[in-house]
Amino acid sequence: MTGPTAARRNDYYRRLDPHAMAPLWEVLGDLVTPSPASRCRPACWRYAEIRSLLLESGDLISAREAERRVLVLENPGLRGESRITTSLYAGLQLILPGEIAPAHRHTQAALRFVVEGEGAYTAVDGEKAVMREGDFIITPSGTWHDHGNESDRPVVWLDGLDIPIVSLFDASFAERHPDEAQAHSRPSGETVARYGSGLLPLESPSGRASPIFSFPYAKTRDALDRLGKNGTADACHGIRMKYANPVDGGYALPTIATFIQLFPRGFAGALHRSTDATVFCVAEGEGRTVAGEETFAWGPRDTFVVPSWCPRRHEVEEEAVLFSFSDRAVQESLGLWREEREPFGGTWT
Ligand code: GTQ
Repeated sequence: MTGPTAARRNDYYRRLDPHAMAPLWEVLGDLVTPSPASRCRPACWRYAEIRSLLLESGDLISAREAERRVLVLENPGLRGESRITTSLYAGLQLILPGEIAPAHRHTQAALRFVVEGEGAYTAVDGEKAVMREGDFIITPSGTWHDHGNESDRPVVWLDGLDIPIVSLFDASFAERHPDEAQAHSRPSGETVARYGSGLLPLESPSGRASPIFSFPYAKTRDALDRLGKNGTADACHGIRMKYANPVDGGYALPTIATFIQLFPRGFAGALHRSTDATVFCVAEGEGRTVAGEETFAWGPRDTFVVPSWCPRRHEVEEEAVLFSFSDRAVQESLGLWREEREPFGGTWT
């Protein structure tokens, strides 16, 4: 707009400014959009293209000095903000043989999906979980955790954290443990015996997160295999399961929903969109995902992200398995989460 009215308005805006006030009508359309208008872009990180760069970090800095030796996966639409989506952080963490990533804790919750190697561990509140390819491990808000590599090969995993969510609320607290590695005070497997054997103690654990913090791939894969054989794949998602808190059946973490899905041979999924921008990491197999205008051809260990409300569909020739995570847990608990399947209707359902 130009002319006398614009000039009068601009003058008025200048006089509002020192009072730390601004006119809503200039920004309302950007604040309250008819449907999600994200800066998050579809993006894919092909492991074969980035692996050598990640390993190079091993020559430049130790796990001890770095505290966590991680390359952050920055969404191309959110560069410099350490986010893979508007609400979530992701990175690839490298730990070399014999190294320890020192014990600390923070209010941010974390998940790990093991991408390469075996024989590393994450210790959570004194109990060690071994890390093999495809294993999924959580370190809930406030739990002490350190990582170590007891093998003779590098180990790499995908980290997912709710850092942007905790930042939104300005609720970050963190501290280093006095010891580099916390005492491993509980025998491995104790938590599975207590919470993951179809039994539960009569008194529930106090936290919101799953007390089971390790979900080994061998067990997950076996379940998918059995479910894949009865032919009940969803038209959009194949056979998609959530990692669950055995105490309440909710998501394993209160802020991050995590999933595993199997596409049977020849699966060609229908289009779907949902308000939770989703990070996928390939556990097994090869395929393609169409995400809006982009098509990603993916293979084992690749990571890709599909933004909120961006139409997506998956297809494979041979069987494939994808791990994924999103903020759906938060959106559902706030009554915000929506999804739509092809054919897409309108913006308001
Ligand atoms: O392993 O505790 O990728 O604190 C970022 C922050 C990993 C971790 C990350 C962290 C960690």
